[in-house]
Amino acid sequence: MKKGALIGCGFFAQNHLHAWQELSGVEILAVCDRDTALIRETADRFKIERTYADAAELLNAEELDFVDIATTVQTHRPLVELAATSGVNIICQKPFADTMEDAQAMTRAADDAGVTLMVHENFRWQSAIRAVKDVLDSGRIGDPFWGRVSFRSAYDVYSGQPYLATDDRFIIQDLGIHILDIARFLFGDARSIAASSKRVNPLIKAEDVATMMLVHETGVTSIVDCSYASLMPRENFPESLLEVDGHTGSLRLLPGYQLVIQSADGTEQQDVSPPLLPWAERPWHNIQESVRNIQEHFIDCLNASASPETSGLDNLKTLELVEAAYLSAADGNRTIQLTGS
Ligand code: NAD
Ligand code: 89Y
Repeated sequence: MKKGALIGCGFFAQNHLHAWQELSGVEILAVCDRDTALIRETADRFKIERTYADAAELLNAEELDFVDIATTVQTHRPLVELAATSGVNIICQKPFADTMEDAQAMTRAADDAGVTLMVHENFRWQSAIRAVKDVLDSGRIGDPFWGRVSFRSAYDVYSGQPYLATDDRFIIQDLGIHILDIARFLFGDARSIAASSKRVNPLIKAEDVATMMLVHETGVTSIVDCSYASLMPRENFPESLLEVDGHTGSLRLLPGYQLVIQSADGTEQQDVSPPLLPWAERPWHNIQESVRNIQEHFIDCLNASASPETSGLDNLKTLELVEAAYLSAADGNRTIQLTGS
């Protein structure tokens, strides 16, 4: 039985707790949040006995295999460093860091302490995305040469996550980070990126639209586009739509989780809808299922002493894309060569 504690009991952490309760071989012993009313409410809802307002106190008092950090980005570095020096394994929510320097410091801290560090980069764990990856790996459409990963919506994300409207950075760092990670997952690491971004909604501070072009080491060129300013006849939140063209066929992941595969054998359509977990709510069920899947993956990795897919080290490459996208957009859409840090 792996014993864990959750730090940060806000909007999204409720999904983490539901998922932990559903998984076998893991138990959440304690929860921690600076907000004492919220911590009480969360502990009662999930019947967790021990609560802490301070993460250092939690780590001193509890015998843990891991901590699950579900705070916003500003507190990730101090909390990850604290957990690493306490010798516990770590999951940290995305965005992992505000700067590459912070991200590198966290991966170093985990490495020095010999603990596993996974970034909660869950979108690649959505069942529809995994289904597409399986088709690509099967060779049914041949080697991909072009792709598009697209997330366009007008869903009100600001009421649940008010900081999205006031932070200095928005869609690339908050949502684009997932979409860029999906592009890496499907097409491999990127060699270069060029980006343009825009703020359409006058009521928010930062960009709510971004369009990026990546050239991947595999030779695939991909378009990664995101918008929270696109009012359309069908609201697709939170679906990532995909287009992939390969040497002998193509695939499209269409709204409503419909996967259409065109190969030399003809056209096939599959429904790759995510299951509606007992605690999940539409339209978030797609994201909620991926939370369950990535947390299960983390426990599997601890049990097998294996490195998670989205380890801290792996996530540096996704973060480098985020940083390069901001740089490109601020500098006339200049193409940025990536170092693969
Ligand atoms: P939130 O503000 O609702 O919750 C954060 C909580 O952390 C707050 O309750 C706050 O009091 C607590 N906190 C902050 N610093 C703390 C500290 N040092 N010790 C203890 N508690 C502390 O934020 P949220 O909307 O739940 O987002 C949290 C993270 O989850 C963000 O990084 C966000 O980007 C991410 N998120 C991820 C997904 C996903 O699909 N992966 C979806 C939504 C949000
Ligand atoms: O914070 C974001 C995320 O990670 O997934 C969707 C979201 O909640 C709003 O963009």
